[in-house]
Amino acid sequence: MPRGLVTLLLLVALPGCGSAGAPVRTSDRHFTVTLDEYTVRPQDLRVPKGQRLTVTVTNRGRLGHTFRIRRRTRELVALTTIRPGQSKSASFRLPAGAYTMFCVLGNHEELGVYGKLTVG
Ligand SMILES: [Cu+2]
Repeated sequence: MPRGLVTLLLLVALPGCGSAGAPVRTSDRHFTVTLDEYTVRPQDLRVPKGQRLTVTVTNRGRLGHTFRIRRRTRELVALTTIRPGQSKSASFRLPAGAYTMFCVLGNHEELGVYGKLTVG
């Protein structure tokens, strides 16, 4: 089989692999996250370490949502309630590591408003 065809088949197959999907990587210091009922997109995001980062969070849902970043039980980044259709931004610097993005309101996190953030 020609090599180009193999690559094409892999690209087509990847989005279907697993429900969580492949991590989304960005080399940009400014990245965006979308909140909805009840999810965070992207679900698995990798951002560069050693930089001051800016996240812009847009609420595409019909309920208000907050945006927080924590490592284990410690909250490190916090945005207050974002109304439906609105966006808010936060700038921060975090050491390399694994973090959780989530909404702190009600049981939204339990319902699915959380995602993985990897700095590194
Ligand atoms: Cu919420």
